[in-house]
Amino acid sequence: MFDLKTSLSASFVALAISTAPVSAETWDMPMAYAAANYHSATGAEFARCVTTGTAGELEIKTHPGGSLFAGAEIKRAIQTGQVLIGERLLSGHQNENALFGFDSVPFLATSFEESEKLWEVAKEPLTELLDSQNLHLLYSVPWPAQGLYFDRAVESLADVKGLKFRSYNAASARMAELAGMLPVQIEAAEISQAFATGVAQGMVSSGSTGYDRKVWESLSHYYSVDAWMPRNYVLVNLDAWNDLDDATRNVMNACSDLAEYAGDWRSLQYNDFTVNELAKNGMQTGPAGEALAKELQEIGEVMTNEWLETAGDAGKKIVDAFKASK
Ligand code: PCA
Repeated sequence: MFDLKTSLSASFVALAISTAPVSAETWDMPMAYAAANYHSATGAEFARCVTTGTAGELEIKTHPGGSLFAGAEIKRAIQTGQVLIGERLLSGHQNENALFGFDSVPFLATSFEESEKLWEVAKEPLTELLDSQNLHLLYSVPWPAQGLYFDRAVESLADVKGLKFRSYNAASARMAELAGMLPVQIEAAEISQAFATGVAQGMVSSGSTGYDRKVWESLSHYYSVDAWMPRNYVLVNLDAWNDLDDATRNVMNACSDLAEYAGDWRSLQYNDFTVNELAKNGMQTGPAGEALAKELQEIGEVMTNEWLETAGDAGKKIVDAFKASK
């Protein structure tokens, strides 16, 4: 006898089986910055996009705030397969290869438009370099232009001599040295504590990181000097990438395009919002005075020459192509 109930539930089971993932996999994705930051928000949407696009066959789970790996450890973790995907600020590895620091050359690309142009000419050599390190590049989103934060008003570098200056890559550390300060490398996730306890008294970073970490609780001044615009990069272990089927790779590529586009916009919007918030929370914000700006330009020239020397032909090619594109 025909039993509607049994027949219906049987077809539901059949449906469930036919759409169920053949071999569902989960990839943990470490990220170093605050969960509410736009890089992390973009990453979370990228992860959802892949999970939805593969019907759950590949689930990506983001772990923001350095909760799975601290920023400095993420690249190595992906290379060695401890995790298969993650986001990292590659200029933090400039000591390994100068090319990783192309986005932190002082006063080279200082607007979103310029950052985009610089990225266009640097993408290919950087992708090749990453490939040679068992890493596949998915997408990249810039930080807003970097400004200077201090616990005091600063008219010229004489006012910051001997100050402990929080750094996050080779360029930020070198800038501190040339300015007569003492660089201390500290992850973004740890800076509120570092400023509160006097481990650091200033830093170069974006309005967004100052806002994410409420630095107005310890610091008083933000000078928007537009030093450079470092980037975050979402990377996949190359072996794992090669093992994926074409359909999954297509979904990841499409989600990456979307993420890069959305991330670029958010970077721009978040910058205006966060610099306003610094002021609302009591910080003095504005451009650097003439004396400080001039000293920074001089430091920038020294650093640019140093970078060009270390980066050799590959570096020169990027800078020349960028200047020709302007
Ligand atoms: N925020 C990150 C990197 C650049 C930025 O704007 C940081 O301060 O660590």
